[in-house]
Amino acid sequence: MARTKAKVTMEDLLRTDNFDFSTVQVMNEEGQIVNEELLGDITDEDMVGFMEDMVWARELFERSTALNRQGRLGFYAPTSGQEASQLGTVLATTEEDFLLPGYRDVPQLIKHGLPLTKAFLWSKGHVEGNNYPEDFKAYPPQIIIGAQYVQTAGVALGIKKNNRQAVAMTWTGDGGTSQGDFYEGINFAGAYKAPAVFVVQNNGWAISTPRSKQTAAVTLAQKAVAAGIPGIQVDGMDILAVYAVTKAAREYAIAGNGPVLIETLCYRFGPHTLSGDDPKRYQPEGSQDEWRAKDPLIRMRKYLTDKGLWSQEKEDEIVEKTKEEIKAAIKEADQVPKQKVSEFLKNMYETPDYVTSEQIEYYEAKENK
Ligand SMILES: Cc1ncc(C[n+]2csc(CCOP(=O)(O)OP(=O)(O)O)c2C)c(N)n1
Ligand SMILES: [Mg+2]
Repeated sequence: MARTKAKVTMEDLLRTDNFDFSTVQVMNEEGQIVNEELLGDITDEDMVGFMEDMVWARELFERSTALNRQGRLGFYAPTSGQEASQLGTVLATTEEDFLLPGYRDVPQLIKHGLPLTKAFLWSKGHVEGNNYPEDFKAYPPQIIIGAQYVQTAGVALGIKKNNRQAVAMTWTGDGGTSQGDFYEGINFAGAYKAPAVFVVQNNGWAISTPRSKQTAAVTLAQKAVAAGIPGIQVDGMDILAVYAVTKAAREYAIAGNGPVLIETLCYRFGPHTLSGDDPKRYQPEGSQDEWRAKDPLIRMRKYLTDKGLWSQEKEDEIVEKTKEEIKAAIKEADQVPKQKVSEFLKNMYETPDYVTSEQIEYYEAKENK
């Protein structure tokens, strides 16, 4: 599957007339580095950090699933299998970059600085979960498929007009690339050379619709051609490839060259959300096992363990620390006063219209009884 030719350079990948969309890989499934050139200046220390973050994200998924089943969280879209894709992209950003995530992209927000308590409140549908500090550069997760792509073009143009050294980064899924908003977003940003990094996390499924039925396009990365921007397909289970390509894309965008589209080939282990779908009813038998063999944690664990930089003990320590962090955050979220209908309505507009004002009054009277 993966392009491992040593000759592939970042320069080639970032050309708008590069029409080779084969998969870029840096570390293979066996934990071997297969493209030293693309590895660039990523150090062993960086890799230990990547592994720590992936272990953290996997544990966050495990605990969030359990909390959801206990009725302590609300909406939750599993992230297991997408750690390399999610973290490899966000770790290539700085706090100056503006993030526009989708509903599955909560780990990226937390890595960007969103307190875990806020993420849990968002999951519970609490208004406070959407209330971000003024200087926190991100929007809450978007549920409308593809909508964040149009907003990203706008945010990126704003960044450019303000001469800031930053990008707007967004994520959608394979299904999201069929939406009109997807094309409008990449086209607009391309036309204005706006500094955006558009990520498509191709996990093979849009709920129960397989990638093969989503589009006749051979890759999703090639959709960039129509917008005149570089499109790169990476092994989304290889955090080194995802990180290296995203970092280069970010620099390319900041240098004034315009946006980049990155397709990360990954998989979601488990259901679409915890609201009730059963992958066994729509995924071919064995597909989960096939992808579990490509698990981003397995290959990084092997590489680092072989180098004497990782151990089970170290991993257990991170898991424990994460559990404690989650315990404290959910406790804090539980202590936030329950969502009131009036507060929800007040959050809709800066100045409520006539009908909303009437509703606010009605619910406040009821709540104060
Ligand atoms: C505009 C719009 N249409 C339909 C939906 C319902 N819906 C929610 S998730 C989803 C599938 C999205 O799949 P994909 O883009 O591949 O992302 P993934 O969930 O796999 O991360 C759909 C159709 C929606 N939220 N918004
Ligand atoms: Mg998908």
